[in-house]
Amino acid sequence: MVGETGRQGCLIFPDTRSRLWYAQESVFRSSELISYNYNILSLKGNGVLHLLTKSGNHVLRVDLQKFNGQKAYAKYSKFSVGDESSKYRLTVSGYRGTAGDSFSQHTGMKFTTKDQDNDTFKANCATHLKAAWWYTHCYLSNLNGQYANSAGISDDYLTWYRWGNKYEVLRRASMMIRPW
Ligand SMILES: [Ca+2]
Repeated sequence: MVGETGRQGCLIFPDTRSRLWYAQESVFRSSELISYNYNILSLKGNGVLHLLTKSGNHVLRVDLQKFNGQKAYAKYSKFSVGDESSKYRLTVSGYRGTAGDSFSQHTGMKFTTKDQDNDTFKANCATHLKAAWWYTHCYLSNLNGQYANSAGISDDYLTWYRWGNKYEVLRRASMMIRPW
C-alpha cells in the first residue's frame, strides 16, 4: 500500500498471533509506532483510528489469507472512525476487490466491546464472540475475531463472510489505511 503512489500511508495491523494492533502514522518513521493490547477489549485503540481518519478522506485496504494460502483483498474508498462520544462510529463505503464486501453493511455502527453493547443483537456480540468490532446482528466481517489454529467453518473466529459466503476461518487479516 505504502509506496504504491509515493504517498506515506497509515498501517493498522491486527496481528492475530500476538493479539496486538499496531497503528503506525508513517511506516517510514517506526519511532512513532503506537501499539496497544486489544485483548482487554478496550475502546482506547479506536481513539487512534479516529485521530488518523478524522480529517480528509481515507482509503482502507483489507488483505485476507486462508489456511490454504489463498489471498483476497477488499478496498474501500471511504473509511473513518468517529470519536469516543460517537462510540467510535464506523463510516465505510466504496467497495471494490476480490474478497466480496463484508464491511459496508457495518457502516454507521458503533463499536461493541464486552462492556459496551452497541450492537443490534439481543445479546452482546463481543461477549458472545470474545472479540470487539462494529457489530450489527452480529457480523459479516470479524477481523478482531479469535485466532484459530486450523481451517474450518465457524463464526467464532476471524472470518470474512462474503469471501465464499460462509464463515470460513481465516489464517490472517490486515487492515491498512492511507489518505485519499
Ligand atoms: Ca446487543
